[in-house]
Amino acid sequence: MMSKSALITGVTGQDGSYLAEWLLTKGYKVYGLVRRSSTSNHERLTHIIDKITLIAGDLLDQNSIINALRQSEPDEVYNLAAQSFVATSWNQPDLTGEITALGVTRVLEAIRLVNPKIRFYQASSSEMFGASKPPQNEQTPFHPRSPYAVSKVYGHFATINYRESYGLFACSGILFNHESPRRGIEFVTRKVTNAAARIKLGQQKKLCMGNLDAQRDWGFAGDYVQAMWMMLQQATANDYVIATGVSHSVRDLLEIAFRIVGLNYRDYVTVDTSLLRPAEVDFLCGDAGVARKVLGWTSATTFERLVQMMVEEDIRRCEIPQALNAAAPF
Ligand code: NDP
Ligand code: GDR
Repeated sequence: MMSKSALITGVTGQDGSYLAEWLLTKGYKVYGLVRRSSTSNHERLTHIIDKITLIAGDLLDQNSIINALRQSEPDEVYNLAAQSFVATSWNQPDLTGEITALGVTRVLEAIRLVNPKIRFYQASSSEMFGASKPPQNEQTPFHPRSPYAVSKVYGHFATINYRESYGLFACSGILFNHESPRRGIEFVTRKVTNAAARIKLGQQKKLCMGNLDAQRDWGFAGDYVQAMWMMLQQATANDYVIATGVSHSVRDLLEIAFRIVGLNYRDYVTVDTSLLRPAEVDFLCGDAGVARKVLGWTSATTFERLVQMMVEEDIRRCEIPQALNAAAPF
């Protein structure tokens, strides 16, 4: 049997790197769409860079997406690219809409034009639920609380609309927060685990935080990318909530991360009101019952294990300076 091929947008991001790894284990030929940057940002791909093919392109540029589809001839497209940091979306709402909302339409249009048989995955988000009360599932109404979340709601319904209008096999995964040692440093989990490691090693003195009362349903990214793939292997396209069903506050996160390094977070953490968001999402806790039943997916990693994994990796990184150079991809 011929091996399948997949194109991942956002391949340089946290999820893109785990998904590329997972698809390689399944025998896929993996292509990644990479936008131009003045210095290389392929750190998360270094270990698999010779096993995947990178194609230059940008979600802001329709032609580049069409060309990427023609070049890669994929069976599946995973649209993970986004301006994904919620806090930035208030400062750059226009750009966030262009990439995170309209970018989805550009990929869907490219699929419709080049090959409507391509299966499509859209990275939807629990942020779409926003102010809706937990537990949140596929039936919960959306109440987005940031320009990012509003953009994700657009992308979500664009995906459903292309399924209904043109019969595309298009799925939305409504994923709750998922983290890993590869998480971007500005997101709260990595900010905390990195700070705990640095403070322990005497490289940092204090940690300024925003809202400590926010609660999130945090899982491990390595588990979550498997659900993306599972969605595209079904007989029919659908939308699924992916979550652990267990929530913790930012305060719990601080407590656990600092305990792992033998410290008390109260001795180091201050609240900086400039880090509070104009509108907050207070409490997310997902009900992934449908994914469990239909996909057979379960979350394999506990919150404590996840935080431990991240703290340990951050300690390792602080102790061994990383090499900065990577080979040019194209
Ligand atoms: P990251 O921020 O780590 O990665 C985002 C990716 O998008 C990067 O590869 C980035 O490239 C790329 N990108 C940004 N703008 C463009 C553009 N204009 N054209 C092409 N590529 C672009 O996000 P995650 O891996 O954490 O998340 C993956 C997806 O899942 C995102 O859509 C996110 O919104 C969504 N999501 C994430 C959740 C999570 O908890 N992680 C939960 C729910 C949804 P570059 O490296 O050049 O910046
Ligand atoms: P989130 O992730 O907004 O849920 O979006 P983030 O880690 O940025 O924030 C989680 C919660 O922590 C609170 N918080 C802080 N957050 C950051 N970044 N820095 C701080 O200092 C801080 N202090 C408190 C926030 O207010 C918030 O309540 C992530 C992204 O990956 C999205 O792309 C994705 O769609 C959702 O998860 C699901």
